[in-house]
Amino acid sequence: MRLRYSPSSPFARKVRVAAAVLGVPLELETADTMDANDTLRQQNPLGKIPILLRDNGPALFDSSVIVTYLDHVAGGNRLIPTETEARFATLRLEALADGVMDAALLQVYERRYRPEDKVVQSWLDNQAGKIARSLAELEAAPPAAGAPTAGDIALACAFGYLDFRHGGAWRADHPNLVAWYEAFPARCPGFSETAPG
Ligand SMILES: N[C@@H](CCC(=O)N[C@@H](CS)C(=O)NCC(=O)O)C(=O)O
Repeated sequence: MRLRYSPSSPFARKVRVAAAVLGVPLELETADTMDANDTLRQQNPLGKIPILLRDNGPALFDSSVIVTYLDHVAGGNRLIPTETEARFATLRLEALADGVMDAALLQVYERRYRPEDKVVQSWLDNQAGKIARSLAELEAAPPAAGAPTAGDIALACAFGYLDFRHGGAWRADHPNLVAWYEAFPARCPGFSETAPG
């Protein structure tokens, strides 16, 4: 299986880490989401990465679908528990972490793709609020430090992206999450190796 990705994409990192934890080999092929001639737009009409190309069957996206697929082909109940409460706690955490990544990415795009005088501060503030409220909830009750779940991997990738693109400002007010994050690489194969760059 082949993953269309970019080294800086936190969503693609989530998939790469999930594959490493599960021991599922993935070939990597970079994609340029801004290149109209890149075949990724045929593989995913949304023009977003990550995309999983399979030998049999259509390309899969988005990252949570791909992680669910990888967990399924690896036997299931590894990154996404089957027990009801544990399953939906994991999926909820993954959705929250994905939302943090979305908001952080939109802040980057606002500055990258708009002329400086057209940047809308209220839009940036709205995205910052999503991140702040999410991290406040998590700081009050950080995830358990067991075997990594899909939610844990997504959250760690969100923190990695906040460090990479937003200067790690989140760390100052979230000591419990920093402690959780600093301990994460030791219990998660593939996390350090996939640091954005
Ligand atoms: N919900 C999607 C989000 C993926 C996403 O936003 N990827 C970014 C790169 S990190 C992208 O492809 N951006 C290009 C675009 O939005 O056109 C997922 O979980 O895979």
